[in-house]
Amino acid sequence: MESTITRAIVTRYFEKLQQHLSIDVAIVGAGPSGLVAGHDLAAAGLKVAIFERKLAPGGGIWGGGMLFNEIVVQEDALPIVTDFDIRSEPAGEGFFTIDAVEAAAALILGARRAGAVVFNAVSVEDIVFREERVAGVVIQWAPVQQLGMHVDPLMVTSRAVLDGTGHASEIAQLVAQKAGVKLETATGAVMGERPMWIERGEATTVENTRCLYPGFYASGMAANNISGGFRMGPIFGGMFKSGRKVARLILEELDG
Ligand code: 48H
Repeated sequence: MESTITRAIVTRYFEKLQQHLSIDVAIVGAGPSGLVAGHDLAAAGLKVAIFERKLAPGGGIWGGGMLFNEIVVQEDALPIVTDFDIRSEPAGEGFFTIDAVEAAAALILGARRAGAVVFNAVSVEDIVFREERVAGVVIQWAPVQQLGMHVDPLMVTSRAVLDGTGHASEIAQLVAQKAGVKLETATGAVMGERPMWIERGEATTVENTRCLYPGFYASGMAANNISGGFRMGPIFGGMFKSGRKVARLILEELDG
């Protein structure tokens, strides 16, 4: 019995991993924007893997604002909220509240059920770079990275890579610094986050969601920070809309 259970887990896990060593889209970070993008891309029939460093996907949703586990969305993001079967309550002036735990759980389940596979506790530590194009991700167990163990990583190739790593914009930093190329930003580099200005931050999160280099896209807080946008606090409509926008852009490129 003991070996049957072990064999079942090992067999299924490695089947899943083996089926995702060469994929259409590698998404780094299972925050709200990465999960919405993963859902939309997988629902459109693409082979999608989401690599998440933490044990629990969901990114910054769980803690709401300052650990008060409610998030806010604005009316124009409600169609996405409804797509994931998330319940919301009006909060006045076109804003709605959502239980943060329900939002995180529904986004994770929605992305998974649409066909996106989540590899949790896996960190992306580098990119694959070929023929002037971002061509995949270099992965490592997050605990191995955190312990500073000297262990070589493994590689997953993809037709597109999405940086959904939030504030740190980790993958864009690698593209700009390690590959030494110019990104599609005003300076060609990662410009960095500006202070709080909710309306501007929400708008620029969506505007700044784009292809930044051949094969390389960013969504959510990463997209906004890469292009020097303002932050917006615990309002998530911009993150949801950014995830949906980047999925459309990637689909246009890969299907076209
Ligand atoms: C694997 C990684 C790596 C890596 C990071 O921060 P997130 O929730 O992402 P977004 O952009 O979808 O949402 C941002 C939102 O949560 C937020 O922070 C807001 C609205 N802030 C406003 C404000 O004013 O502060 O999730 C990113 C995920 C996390 O789960 C990380 O663990 C993960 O990416 N991650 N996973 N490899 N190299 N880097």
